[in-house]
Amino acid sequence: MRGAWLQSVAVVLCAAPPALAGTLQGQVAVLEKDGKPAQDADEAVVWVEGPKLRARPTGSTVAMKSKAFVPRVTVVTVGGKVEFPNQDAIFHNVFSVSGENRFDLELYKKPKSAFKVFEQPGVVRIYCNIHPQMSGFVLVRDNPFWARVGADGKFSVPDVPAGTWVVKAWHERSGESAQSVEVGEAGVVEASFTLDASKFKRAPHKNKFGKDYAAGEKY
Ligand SMILES: [Cu+2]
Repeated sequence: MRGAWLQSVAVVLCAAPPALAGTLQGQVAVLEKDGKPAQDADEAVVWVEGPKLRARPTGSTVAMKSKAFVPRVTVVTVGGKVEFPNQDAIFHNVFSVSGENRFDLELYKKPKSAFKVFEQPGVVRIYCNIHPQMSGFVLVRDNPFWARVGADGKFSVPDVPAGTWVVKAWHERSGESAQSVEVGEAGVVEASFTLDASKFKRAPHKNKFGKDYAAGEKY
């Protein structure tokens, strides 16, 4: 009995995308002041909230390179591991204080690497405790229905289960925008977003101890 039960759980967890599924596609515009399109609009991410499909965790790699996180925005699914190799010959200390995804990988330099497994869905801000100018994002999703936006602003999320779902588009400088979308049992449904980045102001952030970075710090 127990074996059969385990087997059925395994089937559910590893199920192929449901047969009744559609493709969500559309366009994301990220607008600066005066309605100019943002240069980094391809750092926008679109995801579908609601469908419960456990996927094998997908991880990623974010290098610390030339005092920056590369890529600046990465997306993983729950349980996904992100490697943070330091490719600089100087120390970095990646950390986050974003809720339950908070972590601190302490100091290391090239060629060392360390990793974090992200267990909670959400937007995780990452910083370096040495260099206040280093910042990035790990978006953790609880299903595989997400997409990066292309340089042309287009995105496509295949195999979304049929149903009415909330679709969100996110960019660092606009925050999230949401809309409800009804995905059919086949075919394509369109959703487009305009994200307003015009009011964004870059504010200083605290270090991992919740303190200001030392003034006049050499980096
Ligand atoms: Cu650093």
